[in-house]
Amino acid sequence: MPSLLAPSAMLPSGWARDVRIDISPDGTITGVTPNASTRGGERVERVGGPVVPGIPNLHSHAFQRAMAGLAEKRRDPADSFWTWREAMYRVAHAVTPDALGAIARFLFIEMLKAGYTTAGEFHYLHNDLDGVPYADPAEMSARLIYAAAETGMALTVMPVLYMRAGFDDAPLEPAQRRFMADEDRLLAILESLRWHGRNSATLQVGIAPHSLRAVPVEVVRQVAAALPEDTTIHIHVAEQIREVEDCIVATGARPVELLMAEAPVGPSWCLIHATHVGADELADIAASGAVAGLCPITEANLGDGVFPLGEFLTVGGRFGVGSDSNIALNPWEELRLLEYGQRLVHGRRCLSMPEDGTGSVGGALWRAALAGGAAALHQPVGVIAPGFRADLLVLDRDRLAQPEAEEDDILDSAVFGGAALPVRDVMVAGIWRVSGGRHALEEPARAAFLAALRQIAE
Ligand code: NGQ
Ligand code: ZN
Repeated sequence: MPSLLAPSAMLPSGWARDVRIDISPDGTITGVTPNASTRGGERVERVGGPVVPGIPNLHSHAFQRAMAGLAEKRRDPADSFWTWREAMYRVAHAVTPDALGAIARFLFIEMLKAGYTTAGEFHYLHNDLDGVPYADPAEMSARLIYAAAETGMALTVMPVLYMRAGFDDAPLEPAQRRFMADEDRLLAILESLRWHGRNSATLQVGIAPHSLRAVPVEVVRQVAAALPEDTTIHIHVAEQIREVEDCIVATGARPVELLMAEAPVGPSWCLIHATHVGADELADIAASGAVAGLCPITEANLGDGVFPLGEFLTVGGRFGVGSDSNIALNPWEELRLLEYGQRLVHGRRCLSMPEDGTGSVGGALWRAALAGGAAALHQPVGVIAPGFRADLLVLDRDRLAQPEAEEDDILDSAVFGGAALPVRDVMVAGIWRVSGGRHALEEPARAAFLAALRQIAE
């Protein structure tokens, strides 16, 4: 495998020029040499732009890509997260295993083209359209594994526990029948996934209690205790004010408070949408080492609220980003909106860093989301250094707000410029998956995706 020669690259020590990156046949970086000269005869592949690590997408529900753009009509003056959820449930009940495979293939290509190189799938469509388990309990989740393998996306798949309709212990609604998975069902899915994933070098498996609404906190604790301590565990935690209120009524505590008190939350956990939190809760999340999973585009789309990022970073918290409902696939835009939400709330600028921090906001956001995303998905990525996987983006200077930018000005241009995706080529585990903005499978994947959409619409 030839080494890469990048005109510039973002290394742990900072930006460097003329960087040679050596990669082993299994896709691991084995050497990084700044200021490299190429002697004659050496096989190097010159890349056409600045190189940065590909970014993990720590939270996605692939099937929701099928409804992107279709839930933007007001049907009722009281439209909210909860009415959106009813529309989402209708889509959830029309997605067959084949349709899920087609949606995920197209979605993973869109993600790769945007710069995401690992997807975290928080997956809860387990049962068939009648709510009966498939003969293979991992029938649906396996489609995500196969779609990832075909498109070259690295994947952390997290089958979801889902047991009740709300904090009052109400049984699942008919519209939730495909989601039902108690502890036994979850273990059966995990067992089957190990078989489906046996050939996937870039696959990790975790678990996801859907939320404290859907899983009693005692069950979250028991399931976590039964699995190895470093198991990847994600949970939706405090997205909507109403769920915070319901949690207080049912338990006397706020959801983050309750989770931190009752479950063994640690560095292998990721709290998705910890949107509504107080200072003590923020400090507890940061102290636990858990990653805050932020999905600014979806959180804006659903009217969730604004996570207090500056306060969290000041107490040492870590975060990553996710595309969640897949209404838009663009990590640059996620980070831009994350920062802009802070500016709109506080009436100040340049806020996504600890209180005493200074420097490039685009650079700080990209680095933080790399580290937080890699930790949350348990993947050896996010750094251009020996031992890490070669998940790399070659940026397209013609698409940067400042085409001649250098160092972190490149990331500020890419995050805040915003007209077009600034990504040209994408490598995952040493293999080019996007070249010149195109993925080899995009045409057939698009045709199959459109066919799935038509079938769902019927
Ligand atoms: C989900 N989405 O699991 O797809 C949720 C909606 C729920 C977000 N939380 C369903 N953004 O929370 O009950
Ligand atoms: Zn979600």
